[in-house]
Amino acid sequence: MRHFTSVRQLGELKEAFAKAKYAKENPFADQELGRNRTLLMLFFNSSLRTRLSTQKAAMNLGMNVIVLDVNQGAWKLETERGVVMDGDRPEHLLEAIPVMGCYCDVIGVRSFARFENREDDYTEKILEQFIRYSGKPVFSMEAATRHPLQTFADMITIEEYRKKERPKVVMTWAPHPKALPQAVPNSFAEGMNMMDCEFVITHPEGYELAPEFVGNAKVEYNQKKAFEGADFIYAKNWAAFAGDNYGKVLSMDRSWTVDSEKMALTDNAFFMHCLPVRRNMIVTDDVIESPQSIVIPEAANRVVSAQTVLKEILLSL
Ligand code: AN0
Ligand code: CP
Repeated sequence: MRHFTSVRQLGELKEAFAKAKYAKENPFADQELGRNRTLLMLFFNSSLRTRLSTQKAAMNLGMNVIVLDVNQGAWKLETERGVVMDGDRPEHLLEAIPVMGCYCDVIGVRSFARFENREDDYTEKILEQFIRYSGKPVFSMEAATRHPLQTFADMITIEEYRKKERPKVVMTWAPHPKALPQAVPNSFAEGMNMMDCEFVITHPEGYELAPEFVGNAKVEYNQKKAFEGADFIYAKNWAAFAGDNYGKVLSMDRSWTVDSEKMALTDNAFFMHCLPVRRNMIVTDDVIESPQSIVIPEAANRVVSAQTVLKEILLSL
C-alpha cells in the first residue's frame, strides 16, 4: 500500500481484519519498522481522536511524529492556481506541499469538504495535490469525501461485536445545528458495502448520498421501520449532497434524534458514532450512556486501524 484514501484499498477484508487483530494484540511488535521514519500529520481542520490515535499508532511503530495545524502558526495557504496573491495568504500549496515532503517519509492529511464547490470537493482537489506533489505516501485523516481510518475502525468494531453471521447495520441521519460533511457517512457506506451485512440507510428526504457510496444499501425514509430488528445503529449527521442544496442544512428535526424508544425497536442493537457527538441532538444521554453504546471501544479501535494502515505504508517504503 502506498497511498490510503479509501477502505477499498484495504484489499482482502479477512486479511485486513487479521492484521488489525495482530496490531491490537501486539502493539509494540513492529517498533523497528518505523525507526528513523518521520510521519507528518497535517491538519486543515480540528481533531481530537484522529490526532491522538494516529500519533499513538505511529509511536507504537517506532516512528517520529511532527504535527502541524495549518491554521495555527503556519502561513495561511492559497490553494487556487492562477490567483494574484495580494490577500491574506502568503504561501501557495504548490510550494508548501513539496517542501513538507522534504521533511518526512509519510504524510497524513485532514482536509474537510469546504462546501464551496461540489466538484472540487468530490474530486478531492486538496488531497490529490498532496498525492501528486509531495513525493511521499499520503493517507487521509478525513478528506472531502471519505474518512477511511474511521471507517476501518468501525468495520473492526462491528467485526468484534457482531453476534450474527450477517448482522443488520442501520446508518441513520440525525439532526445537528451546523452543516457537516458527507465524508463519514460516505465512507461508512463504502465499508458496509464491502462487509457481509444487511445494510440500511435512513434519512429524511433531501439527504440522499451520492449513489456511488450508497451502493447496494437499502434506503428507507421511515426511521422507525429502518430500526426494526437492527443489530447496529450507526448515527451521523450530514449536510445535503444533491443538486443546489449541496452543503445545506435542510432539517433540524429532533424527531430523528436516536432515543431509547427507537432503540427498543432494534434487536438490542449496539449504538455507534464516530464522535464528536452532540448529545440530545444526535443521541439522547441515556442511549449513549447505555451498556449497548460502544462509542468508546469504537474510538479505541482508531489506534488499531491507523497502526494497521501505517504498517502497510511503512512496508511499502
Ligand atoms: C466532522 C464531520 O462530521 O465530518 C468530523 C467527524 C469525525 N464533525 C464535526 O465537524 C463536528
Ligand atoms: N472521529 C474523529 O475522526 O474524531 P476527530 O475529528 O476528533 O479526529
